[in-house]
Amino acid sequence: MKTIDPSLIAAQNDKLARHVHHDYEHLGEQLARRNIDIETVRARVAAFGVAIPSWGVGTGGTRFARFPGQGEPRHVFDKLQDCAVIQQLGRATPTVSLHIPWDRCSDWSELRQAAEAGGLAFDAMNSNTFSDQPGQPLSYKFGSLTHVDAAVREQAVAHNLECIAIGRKLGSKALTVWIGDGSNFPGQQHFRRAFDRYLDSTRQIYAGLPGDWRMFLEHKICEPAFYATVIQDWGSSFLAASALGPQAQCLVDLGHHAPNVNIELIVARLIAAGKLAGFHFNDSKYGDDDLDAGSVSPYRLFLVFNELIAAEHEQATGFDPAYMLDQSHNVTDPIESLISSAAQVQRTCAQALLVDRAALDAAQHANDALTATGLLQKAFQTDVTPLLQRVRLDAGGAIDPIATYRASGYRQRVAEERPAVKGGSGGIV
Ligand code: RM4
Ligand code: MN
Ligand code: MN
Repeated sequence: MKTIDPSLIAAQNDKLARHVHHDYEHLGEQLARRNIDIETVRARVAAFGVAIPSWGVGTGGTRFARFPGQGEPRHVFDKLQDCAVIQQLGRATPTVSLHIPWDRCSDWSELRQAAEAGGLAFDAMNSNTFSDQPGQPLSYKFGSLTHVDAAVREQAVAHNLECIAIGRKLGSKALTVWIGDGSNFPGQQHFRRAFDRYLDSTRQIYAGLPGDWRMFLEHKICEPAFYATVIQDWGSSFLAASALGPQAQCLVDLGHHAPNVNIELIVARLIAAGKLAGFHFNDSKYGDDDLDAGSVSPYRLFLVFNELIAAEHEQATGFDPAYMLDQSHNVTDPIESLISSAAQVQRTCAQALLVDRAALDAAQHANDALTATGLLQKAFQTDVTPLLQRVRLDAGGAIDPIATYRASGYRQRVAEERPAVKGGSGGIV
C-alpha cells in the first residue's frame, strides 16, 4: 500500500522534535503543580482512537451539489489507502467504519489484508436502507425497517444481516443501524405502528447478532423525513435498545439533535442506563451539518468528554463507548479534515482528563457553582498541544501531520493514479 515515505516524516519531525520535548517538559511542570502526572495523561491519550468513516475520505456534498476534489477514492481499496495515510500521520485513527453497499467488494479477505497492511482494523459496520441501490427489487422511498409492506421490511432486514455477515469476515464487532424512515406530512404515518414495525424488524436483526457483537441504534431528529422520524431522539432509541436486549445500545451522532439540546446530559443518562453505544463526532451550527468535529463548538465537545472521562473515572458499569467520526467534507481535502478532526477529538479527551475530579465533587457538594464551572474551564483552557505532538511522535506519526501531508504530495500523486470519475463514490447528503 502506497502511503507516505517514512523518511519524509522523520525529516519533518527532526525539524520540530527539540521544541516538542521542551514544550512537553514545560507542560509537565505546569501540570505537576496541579498534581497531574503528565505521563499518566499521555498514556491514556495514546490509547485513545477514533474510527474513520470510509465515506469521509471522499468529498461529501450537500443536497444541492457535490464538488469532487482531486484524486477522489474510486473504491474501498482507495478509501483504505487514504485511511492508512490518515493513521500513519495522525496516529489517532486505528480503525475504519465501513458503509454497505458503498464499500462492497468482491474479496473481503483481500480487503482485510489490505487493512492490516495499512495498520488498520474495522470498526462498526453501517447498513444503508436510506437509499435505493441499482437493481434493488423494492424501493425504500416510503421507508425500510418500518415500511408498511412486509416485503420491504424483509429486504431491509436481510440487508442488515448481510452487513453482519460481511463484518464477521472483517473482524468487526458492531452494526450501526440508522434509518431515514418517517413521514413528511402530518397523518402520513401511524406513529405507534411504525415504531412497532421498527421493533419487529430490529428484533430479527438482533437475533442474527453474534454473541460478542453490539448493535448501535442511531437516532436523528429529521432529514430525510422532515415532519416526523421513527427513531428521532434518544428516547425512542433508548426504548428500542431496551426492548431489544443488552447487546443493543444507543449511538449519539452530535449533529442529530435540535440546536441547543444539552447533548452531554443525554450522554450522562445513557451512561447511567448502561446504554451508551458510542458516538459519531462532527460539529454543527444549524442541524446535521456534518462540519468538522470541534470546529464550531469545541466547548460543547469538551462537556461531552467531561461526562465520558467522569464515567471512566467512576468505573460506570457497562461503559465501553465506540468512537467514530461522521463528517462531510465539502471545501477541504478530506484527508486533512479527518486528521485534524481526529486530533481535535483526541485533544478534547486530553483536556477532559485534566479536570480535577475531587475538587469538582467538593464544589458540587458545597453548591459552589462558580468553582465547579471554573474547574471545567481550567481544564478546557489548558493547551495540550505538546502532549498530542509527543503522542504522535512516539507512535511514529508526524508532529505536524498537516504540514507533512502537504509536503508529501500524496494528493497530487493519487490524482494521477485515480482519474476523476463522474458521479463516483457516494457521499453524505
Ligand atoms: C446519516 C447518519 C449516518 C450516516 C449517514 C451517511 O445522517 O449520520 O450515521 O451513515 O448520514
Ligand atoms: Mn451518523
Ligand atoms: Mn448524520
